[in-house]
Amino acid sequence: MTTMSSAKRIQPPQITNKQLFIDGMWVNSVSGKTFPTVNPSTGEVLCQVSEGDKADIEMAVKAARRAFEGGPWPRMSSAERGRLIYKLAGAIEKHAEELAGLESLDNGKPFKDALGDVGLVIKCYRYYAGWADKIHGKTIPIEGPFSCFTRREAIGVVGQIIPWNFPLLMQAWKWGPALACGNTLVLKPAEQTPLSALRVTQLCADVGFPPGVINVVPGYGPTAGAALSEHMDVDKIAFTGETRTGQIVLTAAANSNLKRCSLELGGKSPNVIFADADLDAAVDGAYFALFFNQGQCCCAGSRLFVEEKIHDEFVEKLVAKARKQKVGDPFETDTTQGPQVSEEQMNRILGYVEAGKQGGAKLQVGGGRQGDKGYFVEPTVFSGVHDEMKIAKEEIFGPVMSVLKFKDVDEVIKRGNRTIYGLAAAVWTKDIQKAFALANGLRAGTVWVNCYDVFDAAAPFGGYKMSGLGRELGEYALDLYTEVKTVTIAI
Ligand code: TXE
Repeated sequence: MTTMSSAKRIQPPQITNKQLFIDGMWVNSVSGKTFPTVNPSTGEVLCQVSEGDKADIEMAVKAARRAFEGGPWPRMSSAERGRLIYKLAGAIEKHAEELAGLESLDNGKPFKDALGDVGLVIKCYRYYAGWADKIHGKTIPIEGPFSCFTRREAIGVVGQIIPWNFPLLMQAWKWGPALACGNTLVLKPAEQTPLSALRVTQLCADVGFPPGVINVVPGYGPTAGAALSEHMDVDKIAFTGETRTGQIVLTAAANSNLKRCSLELGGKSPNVIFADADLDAAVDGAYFALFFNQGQCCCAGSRLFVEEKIHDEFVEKLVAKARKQKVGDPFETDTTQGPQVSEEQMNRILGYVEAGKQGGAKLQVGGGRQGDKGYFVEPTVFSGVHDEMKIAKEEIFGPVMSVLKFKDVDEVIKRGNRTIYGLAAAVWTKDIQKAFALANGLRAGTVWVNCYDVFDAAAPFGGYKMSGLGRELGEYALDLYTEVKTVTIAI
């Protein structure tokens, strides 16, 4: 952490919303309990937040059901619904700095990255606002004297459980399509990062979403989250988080009322660098692919395959880059890496570093905690990583890069696919044959070519294999939030 810099420090915002939001009102939890949310830069408690549990989920689901079945929401035209979502996007734009500040405070990400997230959030809501009045069925020429058409109808009450790595963005990915399709919802934000979701909830109330359409119940996973996923009157559950938790949520959905379930889970994404790639761009891209957001990305390029011929030079450049980072206070404008979200995550990551060393990988740089206050981990690079090592197989979710060597196209496709996951992948090359071979051959929901982490509200995102079920974003997300009804009329 440098002190001799010309960087400015942004002032963190005030925290205004700390309660549950049910049926258009801010309320305390039924139990009266609260839980602390911690500043990961300092380890200090930021504030106490009302802790929702089963009884609160019950009230929130009832409110969402009432709002789905009566009152202004079902009567609102789809165009009006769209206008309301546009208004929300406008309100978020107006409060962009405040929201980014809350995100940095609660999650630890550098303020400028948080502002980048807010930009994507605004685009996401605007994208789905545009969809609201364009979601329609088909007329189908069936046999006989009948007229047949389909309707795309809202599913009903939607439960949504989100993680802490991109709190505002995950909320937008869930709320944009759910609202555009006419559903009502109950959100459970991650217990580590409830603050920004609560602030956006107030903005929803300000722009005029009717009571009961949006309900937010902060709390823990095994209590509030489980109550939502096993609820008999929730029609759909959308979840983002760890693969193991996704399995619990899916089981709860199956064992209760067979609610629809979409899952966006973990990854161990291969990022493949061929010797013919633009090396400097590939080094920057590979660094960003792993270290962005303190390494806490489900699609992180966490298995970096580098072609043998350029391996040593490439690793050297990565190490030099890692040494140049400024790890520290997220509110200082020149900080490039903030703290991990929690002490638990930091310790988990340091455990993986230990496993890397024990497993025989070569620690090139980093490998330790930085400082003794807050949850900072040094940017860490391992080379000499083999497919069977723990650090090559499991999701680390931190600033720890594993470099693996490869020789040719077929080998790297085979090894790239040797994982339980299938969320993302990337290839860096100037050779179009290689680019296509990998884009087609890698079994992942997204493949980037000569780029990484390029997201757009219009482009679908989701996983093959144990990385998930369904696709968020784009037109595809509308399938997650609508039922198809076939209407057949005798002529
Ligand atoms: O995840 P959880 P955690 C991965 C990443 C990370 C690991 C653990 O590898 O190291 O998961 O993180 C709620 N029923 N990802 O423990 O538990 C929980 O309250 C219902 C990948 O934070 O999956 C939170 O709101 N809900 C990832 C949400 O699930 C439950 C993002 C996510 O927490 C629940 C985050 C239960 N029984 C972590 N238990 C990604 N894919 O982006 C917990 N939750």
